[in-house]
Amino acid sequence: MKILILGGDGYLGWPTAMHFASRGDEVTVVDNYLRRNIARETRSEALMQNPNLHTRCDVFEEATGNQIDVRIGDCADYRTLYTIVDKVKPDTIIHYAEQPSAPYSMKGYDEAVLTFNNNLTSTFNLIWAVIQCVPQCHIIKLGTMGEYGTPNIDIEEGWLDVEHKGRKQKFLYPRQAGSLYHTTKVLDTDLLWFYVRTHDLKVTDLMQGPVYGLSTEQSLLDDRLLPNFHYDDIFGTVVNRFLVQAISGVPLTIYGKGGQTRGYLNLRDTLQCVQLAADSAPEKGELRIFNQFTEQFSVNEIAERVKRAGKLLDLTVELRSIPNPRKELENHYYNPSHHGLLDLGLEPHYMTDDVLAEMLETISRFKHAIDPEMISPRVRWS
Ligand code: USQ
Repeated sequence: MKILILGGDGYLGWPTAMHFASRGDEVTVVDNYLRRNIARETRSEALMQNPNLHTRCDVFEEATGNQIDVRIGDCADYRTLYTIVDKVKPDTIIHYAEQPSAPYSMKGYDEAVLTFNNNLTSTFNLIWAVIQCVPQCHIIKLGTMGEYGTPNIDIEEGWLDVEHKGRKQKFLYPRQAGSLYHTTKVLDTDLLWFYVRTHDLKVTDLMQGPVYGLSTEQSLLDDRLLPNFHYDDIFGTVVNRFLVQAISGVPLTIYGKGGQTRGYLNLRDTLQCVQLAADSAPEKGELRIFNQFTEQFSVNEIAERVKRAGKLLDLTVELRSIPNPRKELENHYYNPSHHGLLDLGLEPHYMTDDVLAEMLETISRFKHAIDPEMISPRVRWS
C-alpha cells in the first residue's frame, strides 16, 4: 500500500511509519515539528534525544534496508498538504497531525487558539485534499476516547440507537469532552461525518485511550529509533509519567482521588490497531468508528501496578494524591464497549508487571536525563 502519515514525527506517528515500512508498504511522512517546538517552549522535552526525521529515516534504512520518505511541512497549510497528497497519491492516509496535549490546550488563549486552528484546519485540509486528489483513499483518523467524556451510561462504539416517540434512528454517540484538545477531536469527528455523508468518503475514526509504551520491534534495533517519550505534565501520559517518577524517586502524582478511569493500550497495540484498520477499509460513504483500548484502569490502579513492578527492580515507590489540576470526575461510572478491533483480530499486549518492569529498566538507562522540574502539573483547568 501507499501510506501517507500526517504527524509522522510524533510519539505514535514515528513508530507507525517504521511499522508499515518494515512490512513493505511505501511510506511517506509529513511533519512540521510543531510538538518539538511546543516542547522546547514549555520545557517539556522528551526523555531521549530523538534525532530529526531525516536522520531517523537514515538510521532506520541502515538498520532494516527499508525506506521512509520525509516531507517537512504544515498540514494546516492547504497548498502544502494538497501538493503532497497529489504527488504521493496514497491508498491510505493516517492522520496524527494534531496538537495532542489536553493540558497545553487549557493553558491560555494562545495555546487554545493554536490547538483549535491547527487541529481543525489540518483535518479540514485533509478532507479537501482527499476530495480533490484521491477520492478513493481511506482516511484513518486518530480520535480519542475522551470525546465521549465519562457519561453515566454505557459508552457504545461510536454510535447510539435512539428511540424517540416511537421512531428510531442511529446517531453519533453523544460527546462531551473534558478539555479543549478533546473537544477539537469531537469537532473533527463531526467534520468527517459531514463529508462522508456528502462526498462518500471512506473514513475510520479510532477513539483511542491513553497510550503507554516505549519500545517497538524496530526501536529495539537502535536507541535513535525510540519514540519521543514524554514524562512532563504537558505531553506525558499518565503511565509513562508514573514509570519515570518511580525511577527518579518522586512520589507518583495521583490527581485528586485517583478514581478517574480510562481505557489504556500499549503502544504496540496502537500499531496493530492502525494496521488492522488499514487492511480493512470501510465502504465508500461509511464512517467506521472503533474504540481503541485494551483494558481499563483507574489512576489508583495504575499507581499500584507501577509500585508492584518497581518492587521487581527493588525500587521503593511512593504514591501521593495531589490537588487535581483538571476539572474531571474522580469517581464515576465507566463501561465503554470495544469489540470492533478485537473482531478484526487484535491480540492485546496487556499491562503486566513484567511489561512495566521492562519499561522501568529501559527508562533507568536514561535516568541521568530526567528533569524533576518537569514533573509537577503546571497547567490548571480554571
Ligand atoms: N493523571 C494523573 N496524574 C498524572 C497525569 C494524569 O492522575 O500525573 C490522570 C488525569 O487526571 C486523567 C488520567 O490520568 O484522569 C489520564 O490522563 P493522561 O494525561 O494520561 O491522558 P489525557 O490527558 O486524557 O490525554 C492522553 C493523550 C491524548 C489522548 C488521550 C486519550 O495525551 O492525546 O487523546 O490520552 S483519552 O484520555 O482516552 O481521551
